[in-house]
Amino acid sequence: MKMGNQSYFKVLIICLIAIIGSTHAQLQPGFYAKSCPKAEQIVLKYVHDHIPNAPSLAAALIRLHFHDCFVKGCDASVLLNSTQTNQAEKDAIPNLTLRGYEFIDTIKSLVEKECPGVVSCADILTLTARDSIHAIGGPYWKVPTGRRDGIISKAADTFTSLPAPFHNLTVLLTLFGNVGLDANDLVLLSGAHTIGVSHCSTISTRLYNFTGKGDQDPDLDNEYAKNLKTFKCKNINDQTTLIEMDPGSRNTFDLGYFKQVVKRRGLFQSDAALLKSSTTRSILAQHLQSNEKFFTEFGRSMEKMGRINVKIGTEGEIRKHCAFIN
Ligand code: HEM
Ligand SMILES: *[C@@H]1O[C@H](CO)[C@@H](O)[C@H](O)[C@H]1NC(C)=O
Ligand SMILES: *[C@@H]1O[C@H](CO)[C@@H](O)[C@H](O)[C@H]1NC(C)=O
Ligand SMILES: *[C@@H]1O[C@H](CO)[C@@H](O)[C@H](O)[C@H]1NC(C)=O
Ligand SMILES: CC(=O)N[C@H]1CO[C@H](CO)[C@@H](O)[C@@H]1O
Repeated sequence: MKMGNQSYFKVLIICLIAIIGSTHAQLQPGFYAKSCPKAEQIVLKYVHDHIPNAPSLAAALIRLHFHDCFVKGCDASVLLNSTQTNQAEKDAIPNLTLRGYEFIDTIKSLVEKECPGVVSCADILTLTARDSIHAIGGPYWKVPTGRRDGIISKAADTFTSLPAPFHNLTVLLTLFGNVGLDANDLVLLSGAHTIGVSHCSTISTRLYNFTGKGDQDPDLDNEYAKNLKTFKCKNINDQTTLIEMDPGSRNTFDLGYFKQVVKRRGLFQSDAALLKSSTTRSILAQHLQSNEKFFTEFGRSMEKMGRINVKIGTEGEIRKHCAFIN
């Protein structure tokens, strides 16, 4: 069938609208370049002014970003406070040990002062996590922006979406798979455990009562377990002592965690799980070869994680305060 000039014109217009529509409907570098040109700079400056004095916050912030993205997508749902009728993600058991909320709230208030109601908490959290890791000498990755904030946050969702320290490899791969991440991403992103701390209570059953018979997890290096029991986690009921996941370099983003894991010294069962298949073992071995390659690929996986089920266009909202929906 032959189309007249006018029909061609119509088709062209429709195509243009479709193209414009679709480019708006995805994350893009510098989404705020026109609407709030200083936004990314404000985040970066605050991070540079504060993270060097409090490097342990970098760990808290990247973990917050991870928890956000795995539950309902990267939409800052993790930042919402509970209300009288709703228990938010923040108040679920896995979140008891999350930190860094005030840091995000402060940056948000600075950005709001510059351009009220324009920049999402979801983007601020994503940018802050990236800049904080880079500020402690870790990798850098691209953060396209344009995420919008969710209006729903339910504690119960964390139990079905978030990996737990006692999960085995099958469950971990399923939970990562559910959000479009693969075995390679699982190994690489677990590499974030090269910084930060855990509570003794998170690993006390591995040390003291693995199968309910007063035993130790055989997957944990015996020498290391003895050391932890003698000097760190002295009894099964210790709720407060913190232990470094990469001893001696908790603020240095390096291959330390992978080295621990292959020595069977990863703190969680989910860390030990990475040794349970030839696929994940070979991914580990591969990344142990080069810090530079680890940084590049970690960044690639982070960028991927930052795209999980993002809300864009007219979905969600731009929150005024990260702890509350508008
Ligand atoms: C593979 C599944 C994962 C599990 C089961 C897991 C579990 C945990 C647990 C239980 C803690 C310590 C909580 C405590 O006792 O205080 C922790 C800490 C941490 N996780 Fe993960 N995690 C996983 C993946 C990730 C990912 C993907 C990232 C980031 C990309 C990450 C970053 C961190 C950091 C930085 C800390 C230390 C936090 C701090 O110092 O405050 N984790 N993780
Ligand atoms: C939100 O809840 C946290 C405790 O989870 C509390 O410390 C904080 O003050 C609350 N935020 C606001 C703005 O009320
Ligand atoms: C992993 O854990 C799940 C859930 O607890 C369980 O059903 C499954 O059998 C476990 N898989 C392996 C290989 O241990
Ligand atoms: C170890 O686990 C068993 C079975 O869950 C429990 O009955 C026992 O009280 C635990 N022991 C300690 C010291 O917590
Ligand atoms: C940091 C934070 O918000 N922690 C909360 C986790 O959940 C408990 C209740 O389960 C709250 O009391 C904490 O404030």
